[in-house]
Amino acid sequence: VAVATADLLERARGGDKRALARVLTVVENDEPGAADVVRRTFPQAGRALVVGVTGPPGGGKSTLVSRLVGAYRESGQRVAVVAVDPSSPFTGGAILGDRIRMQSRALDEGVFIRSMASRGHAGGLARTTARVVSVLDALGTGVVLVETVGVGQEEVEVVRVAGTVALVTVPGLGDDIQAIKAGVLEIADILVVNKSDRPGADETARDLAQMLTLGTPRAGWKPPIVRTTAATGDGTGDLVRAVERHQAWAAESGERERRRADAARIEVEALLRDGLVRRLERRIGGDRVRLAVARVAAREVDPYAAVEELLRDA
Ligand SMILES: Nc1nc2c(ncn2[C@@H]2O[C@H](COP(=O)(O)OP(=O)(O)O)[C@@H](O)[C@H]2O)c(=O)[nH]1
Ligand SMILES: [Mg+2]
Repeated sequence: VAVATADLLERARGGDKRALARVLTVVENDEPGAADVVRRTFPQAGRALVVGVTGPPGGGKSTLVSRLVGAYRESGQRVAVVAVDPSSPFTGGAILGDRIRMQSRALDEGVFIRSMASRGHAGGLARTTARVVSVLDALGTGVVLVETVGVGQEEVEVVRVAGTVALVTVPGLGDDIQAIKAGVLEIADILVVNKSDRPGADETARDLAQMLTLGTPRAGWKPPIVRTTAATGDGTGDLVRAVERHQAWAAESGERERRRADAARIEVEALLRDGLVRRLERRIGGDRVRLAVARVAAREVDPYAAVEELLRDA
């Protein structure tokens, strides 16, 4: 396994997209060799620019990401797109649309596109996405764009992998804009009003500015509002520059280190928790744990008491 992994990583690093896809599958599905891949790539990660693009479905995120790919490719760096879509890959029309739209980009040998399945990740989608991004980063991708539908808590978690997060809205969202307010606005570093070719872009930008003043003020960074028309490419340059400014601020203010420290803590604690639970189950037996769960379900014992008892014998 070790030799095969080394060879695969070498080819992926050299730009072989099939090898890269294979490596990512190993990591994504936690196949044998996943730990080996992480171990071998971890030291080289931490260099890529990781931009999260989130927002409601249909807002033009994929179209905008495609524009960003074009812009970032001009610098000659390798660019990857990680599309995290919570809808089923078989029934979700969005993914098919994404694929077609992205196809022309995908022909470019410096562009790699990955659609993440949304379910069945041991340890959660956010953790798996973070690993996939880290491996891409380590294997020579200069820019990683993570597209995710910004609606639920899980999507918020996913986007934490990014150094800069852009929230994409569109004119005329009306009450929907209130839905965005909860949670997602807090993690946005840049607010994008896409489809600015449509009427109402000014009002939406004003509404967003208004919402920003209501939220908890953030030390040192006021999220800029950028207007784009992804359909034509208008405003892409403004967005790229806004990302650049945020990156510069994050590096200088210590925000970047803070985010990295948070991510590291979350990952280490999650692995520690998994490891401890496994060790505990080995020591006292999985049956004891299952029995405790059944007793809690039957309300014979409360969860605190059940855990206390399990830990007493551990
Ligand atoms: N009028 C207009 N339509 C756009 C613009 N950007 C994207 N669209 C369209 O909006 C629809 C949804 O775009 P898509 O990128 O799939 O949105 P996503 O679900 O957020 O990824 C598609 O039909 C796009 O062609 C824009 O700037 N203006
Ligand atoms: Mg999309």
